[in-house]
Amino acid sequence: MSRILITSALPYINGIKHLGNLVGSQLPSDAYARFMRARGHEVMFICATDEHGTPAELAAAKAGVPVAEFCADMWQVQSDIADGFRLSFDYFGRSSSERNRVLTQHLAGKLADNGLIEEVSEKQVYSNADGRYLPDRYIEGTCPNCGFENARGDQCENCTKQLDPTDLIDPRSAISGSTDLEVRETKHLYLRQSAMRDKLDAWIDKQEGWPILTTSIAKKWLHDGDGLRDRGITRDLDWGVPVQYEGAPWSGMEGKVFYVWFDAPIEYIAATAEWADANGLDDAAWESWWRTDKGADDVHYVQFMGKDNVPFHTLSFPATMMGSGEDWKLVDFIKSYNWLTYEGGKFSTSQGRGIFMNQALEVMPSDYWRWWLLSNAPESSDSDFTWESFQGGVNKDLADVLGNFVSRVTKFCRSKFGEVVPEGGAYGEAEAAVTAEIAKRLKAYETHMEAIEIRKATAELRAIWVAGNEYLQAAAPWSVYKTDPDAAAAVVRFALNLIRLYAVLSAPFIPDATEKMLAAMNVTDTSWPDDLDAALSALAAGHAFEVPEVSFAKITDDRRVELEEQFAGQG
Ligand code: B3M
Ligand code: ZN
Repeated sequence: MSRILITSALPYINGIKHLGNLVGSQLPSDAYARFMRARGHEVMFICATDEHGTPAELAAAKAGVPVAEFCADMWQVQSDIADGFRLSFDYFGRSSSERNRVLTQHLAGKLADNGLIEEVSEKQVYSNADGRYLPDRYIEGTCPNCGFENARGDQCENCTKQLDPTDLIDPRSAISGSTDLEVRETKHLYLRQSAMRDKLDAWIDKQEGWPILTTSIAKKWLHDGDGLRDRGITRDLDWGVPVQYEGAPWSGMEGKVFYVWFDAPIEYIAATAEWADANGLDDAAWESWWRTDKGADDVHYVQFMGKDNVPFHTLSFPATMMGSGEDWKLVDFIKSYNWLTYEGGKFSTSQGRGIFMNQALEVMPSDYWRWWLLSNAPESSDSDFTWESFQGGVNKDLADVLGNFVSRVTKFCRSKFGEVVPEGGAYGEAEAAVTAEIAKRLKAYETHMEAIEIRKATAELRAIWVAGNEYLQAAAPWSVYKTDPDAAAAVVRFALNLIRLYAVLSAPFIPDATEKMLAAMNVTDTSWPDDLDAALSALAAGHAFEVPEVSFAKITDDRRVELEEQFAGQG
């Protein structure tokens, strides 16, 4: 048994996320966590809300509530939605927690002790009308390069030129539109990442088997242009982890907070401490997952995220951990995802285009979303969600293949032998053949899941469902019964055991349906089928069960058209 630490990228607190965010980290990490638990490993599965930064402040201002209250409310909303999708986090924390404040300040202090923090005086734009400094992306103006009038202070979306706010012509606040801006001197802390470049480079080179997508992004940031640059890790904001604290190795940093990307990854650790606190455990309980000098040396740590988050997870977060000089557990494998598009275009919160996590659960059960998203996960390239493809996945894979198998077998058995596993003869060649086919597919399914190739794993699982259907069709117990009830009973007993097997194997993907299948089959032993023959005889003759209600209601064409219109957005 291994100890597997899994973290999913932390969703920003503001707004409800769309399906692209869900399939880009939280959902695949949940399938992986469930699979690893089913294989008997000890799993610590962590996520949290990412609550700091300007977006949270602006969203709270727009909602007309204090930012702390806004975040508390939105954490609950996101936590409830995560429950709705059966995301089985061991803890869903908050980056605004006391644990994260203390740990962030502690790590910043250690970086300073090791000479990796530099105080830099820099120019920032202050908006008198808004009474605050404006981060680069909250300053708009005319692009000096192409004349685009809504260029942002960090980049012009029109010609993609990287900009500084002071480059903009007629700059204005993106919050209030005010042009009453002034450039002020302000002091910030910089993390001297350039001093960590060689160490980071060597660490990345040591990583075996990382997906090309992950390694190539990391190497690009390490070596492109002037390579890994020192980065400001503080901001002139009110909401965040205070930079000035009792015992801080710097002064004059009142009114500043750490940059959201400095404290957010640290919340992976802090949320594990929050888990220990919530379970009345001492610090050793969480440190055994995160401190290699306190028991974490045997932990296998996997991170899940969208590809845009890779640089922070392969460079600045490891730089913080390594630079602290303390024995923190570093990630062993980073699984990054491409994008999910919607009907050939982009999801758009502002235009209401696409499906957001709360809406999805209102129109379809979570298993439908879980199955389609995981079997179409944007692993090697972007994936496109269309209602037609969704309808196909649900109606074919879930209803016609899995659901139909369960229904045909249990109803036929009830009609001839009652709701009890029949005795019948011994399994024969046909059962041996399908068992061999399933054994092959099961090995492939396990191999793909261990390599976190989720999409490929679902293809093997589906093939296991199909193998059972083809076996049943060929064995045709409804015909055999007329001349040899005993032989028919053997087929039914084998097929009922296939239902139990399917429930165990499918649980990481469609937990609600498999829970219903296990309950209907009256199963108590859900152990992983390391011995497939034994698994296919687990339900012995005489074992009582109930015919489950229809597992997967099909999506009609009319309903699909309704949904296409409902989520088309104004775009
Ligand atoms: N909040 C997600 C994003 O970029 C960002 C991830 C933080 S993980 C520490 O949308
Ligand atoms: Zn431009």
